[in-house]
Amino acid sequence: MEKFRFLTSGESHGKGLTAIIEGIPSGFDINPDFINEELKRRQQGYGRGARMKIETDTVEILSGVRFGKTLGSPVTLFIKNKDFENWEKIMSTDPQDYTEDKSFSAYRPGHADFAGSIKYNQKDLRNILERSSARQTAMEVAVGAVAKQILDKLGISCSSKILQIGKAVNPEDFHQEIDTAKEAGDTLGGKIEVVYSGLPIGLGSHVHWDRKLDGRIAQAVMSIPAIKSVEIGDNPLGFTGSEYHDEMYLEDGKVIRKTNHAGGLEGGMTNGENLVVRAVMKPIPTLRKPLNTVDSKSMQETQAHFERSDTCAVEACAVVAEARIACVLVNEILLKFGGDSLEEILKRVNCER
Ligand code: EPS
Repeated sequence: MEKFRFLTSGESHGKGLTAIIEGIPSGFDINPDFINEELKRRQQGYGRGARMKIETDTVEILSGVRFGKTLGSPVTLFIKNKDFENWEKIMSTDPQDYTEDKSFSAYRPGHADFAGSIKYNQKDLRNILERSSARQTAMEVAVGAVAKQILDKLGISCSSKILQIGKAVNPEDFHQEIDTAKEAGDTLGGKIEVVYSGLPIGLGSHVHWDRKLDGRIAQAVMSIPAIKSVEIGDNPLGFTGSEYHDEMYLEDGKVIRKTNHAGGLEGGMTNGENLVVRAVMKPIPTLRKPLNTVDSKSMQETQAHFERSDTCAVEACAVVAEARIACVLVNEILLKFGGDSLEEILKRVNCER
C-alpha cells in the first residue's frame, strides 16, 4: 500500500486545479510561500508562452494544516486559473451553456488528441486537450513542494539543471537556440538532470519488481507530459563493467565510493550516494507552424490546431521532475520508517544514520 498518495483534478481553462494529499504525518511545517516560489519557478524559463503572462500561480491550502503545521489529515490544495475569466462560458459545467465556440477537430500530432478522442468518444478535441495540457503540472509542483518540505526536515535536498536544449549543450547557447525555433514557429525539447542528496540507505527494495525504486522513479518522471526517456545515473551503453561500477573503499570505517555512475541506486535501493535522474523531453507538439494532420470530423487532410504554445518548456520540466521525485521519495521514507508524526519519523530516520 502506498503511504503518500494524491489525486489532482482540473482542466487547463477550467476554474482551477485541486489536489488532495493523503498520508502526511503530523507536525511538518508547510509554508505556502515556499509552494508559491516553486510555482513561480515552474512558470519561468526562457521560451515560455503567453499563458504564463496571464497566470500568477498561487496556492490556497484548504485543509490538513493548522497554524502552518500538518495535522495528519488530508491536505487539500487549490490553484485558481486566472485565465478562466476568459473561458467562463466555454468551460462552463452547466449543460445550459453548451457552445461549440473554441471546439476543434484537427488532431495535433504528438499530443493526446487522437488516441484520447477515440478512447473517450469525444468529437470536440478540446475535451481531451483540457486535461492533457501541461497545465496540470502546476498542481504537481505544488504537491511536490509539500513533499520537499517534508524531505527538508529529514536533511534531504535537491537541485536540477538543464543539460541540453534542442541541439545546444552549452548553456550560453540555449537562448539563441530557442529564439531561432520561435522565429521558425517551431518548438524544442531537451535534457534535464535532477539530483537528490542526503537520502538514507535502503529506500526501495530488491525483493519485487514493483518495489524497485529506479522503476518507481522512472514511472513518475516518464509520465510528465512530453518526457520520452529517463536514465538513472550515467547511461551505461559502451562502458565495460570495470569502467562502470563504482568501486568501494574504506574511510574512517565507512564504505565510500570515488564515482557515482550508478546514480545512487543499486538493486533498486538507495545506496547513500546522490540520486541522479536524467530525462529527455520531446519538443512541445503544439506548433505555430502547424504539422500536417487529419481533421477528425471531415476526415480530410489539413493542418494541426494551434491556439498558443510555449516554444520550450524544458526549464519548467526540471521543476516538475524535482516535484515528482520528491513525492516518490516521501512515500519510500514513510514505507521504510513509518510513523504518524514528525517526531516519530525523525527519531527513526536519525537512528539509521
Ligand atoms: C501550460 C498551460 C497551457 C500551455 C502549456 C502549458 O496553457 P494554454 O493552453 O492556455 O496556453 O501554455 O501547455 C501546452 C503547450 C500543452 O501542449 O499542453 C502550463 O501551465 O504550464
